[in-house]
Amino acid sequence: MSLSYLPLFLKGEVVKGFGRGSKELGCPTANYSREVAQSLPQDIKPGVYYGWAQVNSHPVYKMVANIGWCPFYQNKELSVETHVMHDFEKDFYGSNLKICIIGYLRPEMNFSSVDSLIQTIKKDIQNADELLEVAEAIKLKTHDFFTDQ
Ligand code: ADP
Ligand code: RBF
Ligand code: MG
Repeated sequence: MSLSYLPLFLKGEVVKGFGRGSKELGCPTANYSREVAQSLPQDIKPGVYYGWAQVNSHPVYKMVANIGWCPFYQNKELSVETHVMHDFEKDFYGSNLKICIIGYLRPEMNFSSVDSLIQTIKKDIQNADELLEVAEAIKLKTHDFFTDQ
């Protein structure tokens, strides 16, 4: 699907979320502040996206991001959370996170169990992994956005 606001470049500090990502889902998500969420294009489609992410001056890694209200948890505010597809040695709260959102994977959904949410996230990661291998996506990995520190 082609969305006019993509690719979308975002940057901001990593803040504390609800603490459910790693503990309940085995999938940590770096959360942005409310300000970043409020700066999104008005017509953004809530859902799961893929693209590139960079923590401080670390390398650029693949990512999946969830933008929305997490119907499974019924959050009150729109959140922007990024799972960086890399094993970090420690947490990076307070760091600067840059993301380049390239494409849309699917709408946010509700699930009848935590386990089906986890399985769906695993598939999202596999899909993102493949979609980020195409030349058009790889080109954005070296965009000035990531090299200008
Ligand atoms: P919170 O609810 O506070 O966002 P999570 O359980 O979602 O907590 O964990 C997110 C935190 O885990 C991030 O803010 C970051 O400091 C750390 N983290 C470690 N590895 C990753 C990763 N690969 N992707 C995203 N965050 C990670
Ligand atoms: N939450 C939902 O309620 N529905 C979803 O369909 C959903 N999909 C997600 C997909 C990915 C790739 C990620 C990283 C998160 C997703 N979440 C979804 C958000 C998840 O509920 C959230 O990360 C945790 O609640 C921790 O804040
Ligand atoms: Mg999180």
